[in-house]
Amino acid sequence: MKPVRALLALGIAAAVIGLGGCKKEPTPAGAGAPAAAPEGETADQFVARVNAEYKKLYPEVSAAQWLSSTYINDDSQLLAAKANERYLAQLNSWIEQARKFEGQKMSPESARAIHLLKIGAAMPPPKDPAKLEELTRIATKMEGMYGSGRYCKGEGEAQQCRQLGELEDVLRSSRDYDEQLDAWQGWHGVAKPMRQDYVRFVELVNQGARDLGFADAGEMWRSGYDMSPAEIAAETDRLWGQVKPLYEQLHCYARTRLEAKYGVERGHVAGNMLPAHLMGNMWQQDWGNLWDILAPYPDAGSLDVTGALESQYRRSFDAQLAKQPGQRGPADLAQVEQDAKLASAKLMTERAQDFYVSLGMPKLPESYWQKTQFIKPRDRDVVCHASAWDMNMAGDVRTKMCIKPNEEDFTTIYHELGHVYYYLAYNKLPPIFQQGAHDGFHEAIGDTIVLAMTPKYLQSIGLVGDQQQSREALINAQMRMALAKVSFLPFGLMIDRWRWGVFDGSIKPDQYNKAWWDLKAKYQGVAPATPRGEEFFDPGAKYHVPGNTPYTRYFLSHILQFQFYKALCDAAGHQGPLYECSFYGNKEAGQKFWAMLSKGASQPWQQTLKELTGGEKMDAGAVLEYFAPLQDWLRQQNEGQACGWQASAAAQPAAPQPAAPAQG
Ligand code: X8Z
Ligand code: ZN
Repeated sequence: MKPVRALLALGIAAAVIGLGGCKKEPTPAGAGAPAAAPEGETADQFVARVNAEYKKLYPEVSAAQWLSSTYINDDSQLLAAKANERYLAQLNSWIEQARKFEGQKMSPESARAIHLLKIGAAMPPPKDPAKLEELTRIATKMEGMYGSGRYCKGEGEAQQCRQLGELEDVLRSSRDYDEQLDAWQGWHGVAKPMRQDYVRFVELVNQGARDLGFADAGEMWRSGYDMSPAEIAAETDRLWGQVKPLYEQLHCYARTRLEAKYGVERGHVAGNMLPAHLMGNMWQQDWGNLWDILAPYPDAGSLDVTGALESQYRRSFDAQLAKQPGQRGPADLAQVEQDAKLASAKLMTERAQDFYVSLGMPKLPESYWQKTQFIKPRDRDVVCHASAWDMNMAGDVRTKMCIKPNEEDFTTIYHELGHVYYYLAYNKLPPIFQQGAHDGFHEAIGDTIVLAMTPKYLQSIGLVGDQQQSREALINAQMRMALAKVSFLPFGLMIDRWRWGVFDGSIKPDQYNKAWWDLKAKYQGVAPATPRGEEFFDPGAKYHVPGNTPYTRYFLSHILQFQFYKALCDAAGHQGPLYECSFYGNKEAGQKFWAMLSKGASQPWQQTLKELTGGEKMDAGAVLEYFAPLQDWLRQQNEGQACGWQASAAAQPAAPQPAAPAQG
């Protein structure tokens, strides 16, 4: 399964049900038709049977999905689509069977399990078998298109093609305006052919959602939060309201710096918005790559983690080269390079594992190291988008990444291991409860650890040099974190604002792209430098749209992770400002974290949150507490600036010209 929830819609990782974190949905169903319910079965017996059947089916679905994501071709896609189809048919059958227990007495655990079963599928399955078959086929195809997408330039022998990773390298490193625009436009072109498939996909998942009693698939997604769909939508508005002033300050500062770098004309687009191709990231969701432009005090000590990882990689390359002296052709050199990449990726992963182990969590099983995809293979297409997998709910956990030696990938490994440790902690629960407390919890585990990667921690593992104790150094450290975390917040919100509208029909297919850019403008204050009309399908250029991974989870995670961090800092006895805390090596914090992970989805998330933090509400207070020094500093920097942006000024494609009136 992929990173999204598993089948049932629960969460990301685990199983088919839609469990946990970063995974996709497995598809249960054993061989043949779904089994019928035995006579006289009680609700509790029914739930026990579903759990057992689910656990049995799950490994087959995971295996098919793993193969189709790590070896994209027609055959693997066919098998993955079929496995998913069988699973979803089985899920429909369980849900159907559950109806006869409606209104009957049963244990609270069984009632919760049946509820989770009903809301668990991120891709609600239509009852009509032909539609279900079509849905799983389209879903698998879109993900394959994303994974194998290439932007090609030139003709014949001179043709050069680049995949997402290479185009991201351009945005990360080049500061040439046109080169970045070319890479950005090139990748977004890849999504054009997905548009028709996506339109049909929406019809089919909506059919599935209606078959299950929901108004549309968006309402079903919003039903997974132990509160009503309307309440969770209002919660996201409330949380965004808390952090928006901080984002606006960061936006203002970034625009000023971009204008200084690229000139006033090119440093923003109409309405004082940030140009989409200049933010160092394909989707403008993380601005950390713009450190060279945005560092507050470049002379106040280096936090160049990417530089350190690159040197580590070069050392690994030299060491591999030294192992094979003598004449080498290009093929040998390519192999040496690949070996060095793998060695460096494993080193980065061991580093991440070490943090979890320092908290008292177990080492990853040997099979993790054998079966994980650490780097991009040379001989085939794979889905590079990072994910964490629970293959069998019994210890076969893996991650799938195309790791490069840079800071973003380094922190992403910590993120993915958060999912993996969640799987390991809740594997002893009944399968239906093997999900995050809600999906935002699953996304927040690894990121909580990332917050504890303070400059001191980075220094202790040799990735940055001695750190100054100065106001300037503090602002640098805060800016580093804000470029990853604060810049993300409006992005985390807008993706599902778009999808909720698409699913409920308020955004029609002939407005897909316009609505996308309207939301980017409204929430992020970001706009494309050139018009993006309906001939494009820019949402498809972001993995989670063709991959059908709900996205509100990441917004919630970016709030929750600060609450978790504060709670673990308290558990570790931290004194002093929140941003200084690292709980590396603290067993009390580790125990508290593990206790939370072990609960999975067995109780409402409010209870789980209370056990960890003392409170039952999601709240951005800890975000604001953490970034208080930076927010003050940004206010001073932005004084006298006209901050904010005018979303309505977004460049729209030229209206089609009316045909010239006929002469004569
Ligand atoms: O998709 C992911 C993870 C896998 S669950 C790599 N993330 C979101 C993204 O990349 O868009 C993590 C942060 C947001
Ligand atoms: Zn994740």
